Amino acid sequence: MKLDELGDWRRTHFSNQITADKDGEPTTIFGWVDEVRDLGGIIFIILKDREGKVQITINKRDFHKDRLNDIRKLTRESVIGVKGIIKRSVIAKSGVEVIPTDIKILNVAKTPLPIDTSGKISANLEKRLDMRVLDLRIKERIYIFKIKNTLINAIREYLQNHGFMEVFTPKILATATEGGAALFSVNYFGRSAFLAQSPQLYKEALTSSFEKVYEISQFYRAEEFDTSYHLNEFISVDIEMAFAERQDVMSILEQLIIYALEKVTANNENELKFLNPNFKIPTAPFKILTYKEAIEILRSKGFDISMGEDIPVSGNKLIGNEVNGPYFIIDWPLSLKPFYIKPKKENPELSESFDLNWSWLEIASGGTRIHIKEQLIERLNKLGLNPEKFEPFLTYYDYGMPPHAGWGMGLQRLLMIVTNVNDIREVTLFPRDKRRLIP
Ligand code: AMO
Repeated sequence: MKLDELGDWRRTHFSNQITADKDGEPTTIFGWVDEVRDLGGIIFIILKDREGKVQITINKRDFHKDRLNDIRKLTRESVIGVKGIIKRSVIAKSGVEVIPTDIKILNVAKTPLPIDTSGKISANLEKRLDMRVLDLRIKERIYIFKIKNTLINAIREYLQNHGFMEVFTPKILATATEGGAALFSVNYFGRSAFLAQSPQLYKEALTSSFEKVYEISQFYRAEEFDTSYHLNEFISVDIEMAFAERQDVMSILEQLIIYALEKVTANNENELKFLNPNFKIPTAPFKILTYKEAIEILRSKGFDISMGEDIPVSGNKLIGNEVNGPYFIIDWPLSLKPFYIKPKKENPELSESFDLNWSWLEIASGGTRIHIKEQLIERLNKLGLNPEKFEPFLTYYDYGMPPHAGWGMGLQRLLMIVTNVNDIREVTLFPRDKRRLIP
């Protein structure tokens, strides 16, 4: 089939802007063929774009005869442009249709499609991810990423409105930021380097000049997880704030989540109604449990766990069933937290830390940091980490590091809750997990 050039055609409307009140107005629309139905005297094309679908009604008698054959043969997912007139319609589902004066065939999709894009037959997630770009033409997927787009914008807006400066810290590092072993190594001109696990040491250092900073970025963890909520490349929203303690940044986290979710319910009413009709914005203040209280709740339910142990997801599930919506767990044993978290003054076995969980899922974690060099070195040594490796950072602590606090939130984890999906890959465009490096 001979393909047309785009030429000087430009879009005037998205499908959702084709409304009955524009009856009689000219339009140019572009999109993908969802369906072609040849009913004798009339050919219907359902055209879909990012915003939805619109019916194109071709009256064979009035249309270019030499184009009809090609149009009739258009396959699903072929790319077309339509110039025509918007017409109020009593028959079309949406109450409106486009009567074309001209159609451009810009690309023809091969058949059969590797996955069904009509939404009727659902392929398994792995197969869909193999064909992710096609998969992303299915309405539900676009809905998820529209909500993600609103979330990111709202988070940025909130932090900007509250005096935080956006920063971009390096992703290629000489040392670990979290102190653990789970690092991807990179050959950096013959030297060994690592992919950043978090912006931790940089965001802390930046509080000594910019005071309030945030970063939204991908980070890398080489852990061999095989769960529905871990990725090896994930998106983290991080903040760090000078002259603040745990309760200040917990309150920012709480307010930011409420603000962002209000934006989602306002801007993505349709999407949310479809994906998660029962979703409710949580109200402040979020419930706060101490680690000790959390363990006591678990034990009272017959859950086998001792003080000092990390709480597994199965434990979070039990607590999550008790609490409606998000809840903080504070005062974790110091031994379960990274070296930069401040011990509690009145009980140094515990820490000035918190996690934010929602249902069974950990969404964020953070706390008050150590800002005194000697204390930081002591903690590194205790954890068997070599302070010399951290020297470039430790030097900053010699020249006026302010008291500070912050947190990191997994953007995809929050999105999983909002969109009600049970696999983090669903809310990630091109996920990277233990098995997947393409597409
Ligand atoms: P943490 O390691 O708890 O803390 O990470 C913070 C939040 O990031 C999300 N997250 C992940 N999401 C998907 N896949 C992963 N592999 C993954 N790892 C973490 C979680 C988690 O709560 N520097 C500290 C934060 C801070 O104290 O500021 C940190 O990285 O939602």
